[in-house]
Order: sequence, then C-alpha cells, then structure tokens
Amino acid sequence: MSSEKRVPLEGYVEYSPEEMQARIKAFAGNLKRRRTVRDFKDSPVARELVEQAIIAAGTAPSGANHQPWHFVVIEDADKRIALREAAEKEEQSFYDGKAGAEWLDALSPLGTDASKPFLEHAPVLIAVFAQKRGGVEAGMDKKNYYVTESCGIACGFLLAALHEAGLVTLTHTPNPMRFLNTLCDRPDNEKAFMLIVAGYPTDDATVPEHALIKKPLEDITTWL
Ligand code: IYR
Repeated sequence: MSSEKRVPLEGYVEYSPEEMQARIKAFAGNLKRRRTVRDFKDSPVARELVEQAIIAAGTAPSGANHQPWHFVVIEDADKRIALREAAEKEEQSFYDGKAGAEWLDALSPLGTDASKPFLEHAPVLIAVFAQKRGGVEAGMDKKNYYVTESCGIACGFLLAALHEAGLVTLTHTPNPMRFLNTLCDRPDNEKAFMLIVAGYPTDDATVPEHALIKKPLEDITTWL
C-alpha cells in the first residue's frame, strides 16, 4: 500500500537554450581541470568548505532515499598519524605482492607505492562509510538498497564540490579498510567505502602524465 504524498517541484530553473550551452560548457570545463593530487600543503581548510561539500554530497540520489552514508572528517593530527600508520601497513602487503602482477602493472604509470605521507600532511581526511541498514531519518533500522551505487554518487558529488571550492582531492582506498571503523569509532554495520583526502596542492605538486589521458567522447558514447 502506498503512503505517497506529493508536493510541487520547487527549485527547478529553466534556462534559455544559449544559457544551457554556456552553463554545461563551463561545468564540463571546470571538471576537466580536476586532477587527483598527492602533494598537499599542510595549510588548514576552512570547516565551512568541508561542511558545504558534505551538504552537496548529501543531496545525491540514493536507494529509497535512505541516504546510506556517513562522513567522518578527520582533522586531528594524532588521528591522521595513526591512520597513516594503519593504511601504510595494509598498503605494504598490497605492494609486496597481495595485489598480484596485473594490478601492480596497471598502477606502475601512476608511480604509487606503500608510502602515504599525504594521510599525515593533508589537513582534511574524509572517511565515507556505507550503511547496510538505516532509513530516511537518522536512527532508523531498515534495509538500505543500492548502497554501493548511492555512496559512489555521493562521493562523486563530494569530489566535484571540493574541486568547485578550489581544493584538490585524492580518492584513497586502502585495502582492507576495516581499521577505519575503529579509528573513526563507527559501528560494525557500516563499511568504510572511500577515504577522500582534501587540501591545497604544494607549489611544486605534480601529477602523473598517465592521468591526463582521458577517453574522447566518441570512445565513451554510443547514440542510438
Ligand atoms: N590503494 C593503493 C593502490 C591503488 C589502487 C588503485 I586501482 C589506484 O588507482 C591507485 C592506487 C594505493 O593507494 O596506493
């Protein structure tokens, strides 16, 4: 039985066709400048920027609108050091062979290794947790749906928002991420989904050339 109640659509803005073209070009052009950065300054980030970015992430569509995510913002220096130590331990075994030859080969143009100094030096780490159970309001305990898809979209919004604010980011997925539950004091029914590092790039920050290769439109699109 449906308990549906409907309200008028509010907030829709109709643009002229010219405005639409200009807006989408500006938006795409802006996102095109986003790079994953690993060289962070230790300059602090204003809390309001992170809060607004999380507000943006929290508007993502989700299964049954249950919003199956929780964002833990880690600013505390001791916590960042502890996180670096725990992540580097996992990464060491990953790079020492657990990853397998094909994976390590795929990573070689990025030049990544087990050393993760940015986890200590970047001012903000956002650990995103995925919730198996929850509901449309905090404290509910219903089954959540499409949790991975929902959290993936929310992380996309979060990355876009932080970029829009003028910060640089790194999506980091230490594997396994169980240690994040303890470190962030999150319950067992939540699973660490992604760690997003945010801050300002150092003046001499570099990115791998490999990262500049983006598939052209015709390679990623089919029109029927
Ligand atoms: N989590 C590891 C390995 C890694 C995996 C992928 I796939 C990347 O695109 C980048 C890194 C690390 O952070 O080094």
